[in-house]
Amino acid sequence: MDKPLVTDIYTADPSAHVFGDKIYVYPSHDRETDIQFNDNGDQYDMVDYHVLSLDRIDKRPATDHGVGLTASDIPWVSKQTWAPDALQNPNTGKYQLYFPARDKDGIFRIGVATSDKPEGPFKPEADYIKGSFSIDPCSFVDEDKQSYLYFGGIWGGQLQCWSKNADGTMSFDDSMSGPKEPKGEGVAALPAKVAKLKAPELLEFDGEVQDMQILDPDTMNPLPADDHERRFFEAPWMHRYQGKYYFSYSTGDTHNICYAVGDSPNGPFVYRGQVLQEKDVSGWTTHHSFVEVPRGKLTGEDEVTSGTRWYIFYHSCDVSGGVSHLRSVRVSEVKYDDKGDIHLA
Ligand code: FUB
Repeated sequence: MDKPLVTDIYTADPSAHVFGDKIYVYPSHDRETDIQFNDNGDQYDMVDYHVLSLDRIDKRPATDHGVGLTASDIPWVSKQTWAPDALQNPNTGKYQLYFPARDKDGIFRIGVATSDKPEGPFKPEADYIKGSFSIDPCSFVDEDKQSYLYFGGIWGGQLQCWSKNADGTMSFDDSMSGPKEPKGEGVAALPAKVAKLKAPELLEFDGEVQDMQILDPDTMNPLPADDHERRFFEAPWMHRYQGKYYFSYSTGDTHNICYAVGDSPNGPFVYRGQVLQEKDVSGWTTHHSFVEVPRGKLTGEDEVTSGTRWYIFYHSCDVSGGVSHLRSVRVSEVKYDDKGDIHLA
């Protein structure tokens, strides 16, 4: 296993991107707490975001740019600033950080904050994105410059609490909070969500929130809710490889990072396989991002000037001795085989 990016603070849920001549990593910032472990994730009691960067993939420690955004500066947030992601707005050139947190009613929503620089500091909008809910935003800019926000997480992330009304609006049912999810024969798993972001500012959704369907390759039906080794739990991530859209995610209680492949950014996606399994990480949660890096100084190959390498950023709890809410970000190289399947290198 590769060395952690930093060891003086705990970091988790890494979203990695190449911006300019550096790899920037947007993680959660874990901290010590007396809150007891529960299935709602109350022990993940984060209050700010640091931004990390690397000018070589193997540089340790990574540069810590310090606090880029603090919960106390965000008017609508009550607590728990969880897994963020960032994009460079293709229309304005600005950097935007998307992050989940509980609002003043204790409901997870997704907010956005903007900066002129990838490392921040980020200035938050006064309110959360209208129509947003649940956790784990992943922001993705497609080749045609259309931007998307993927999100969702069950149990502590409250995705199971939301249902669609006849008029298309969403309702929150607090009685579904806690470790509850659909189950039983013939019942489909809860899908992650995706919404277009409205150009040019990318501060609000453009149109309806849609389901991210993951189909079983044998039946071409949605993955069953009882299939905990493969069903979506949290940590959605989107990347493109050779014209295909790769949707990856965590299976939560079975601790896998799985992926499914489709022909469009909102699917449907056909389940393909696992990249990380329980044996590869310590701690309850698993959360990742994939990033394509141009070969050269960034990949530690000064003499090479063409081609790219792919990496998976993820977290593990070995630095804290396996404490699930004190995690450390790592990176490993991945390779694609001839069929486009992903493997640890
Ligand atoms: O960091 C808090 C939560 O743990 C994230 O939102 C989930 O993806 C899991 O990693």
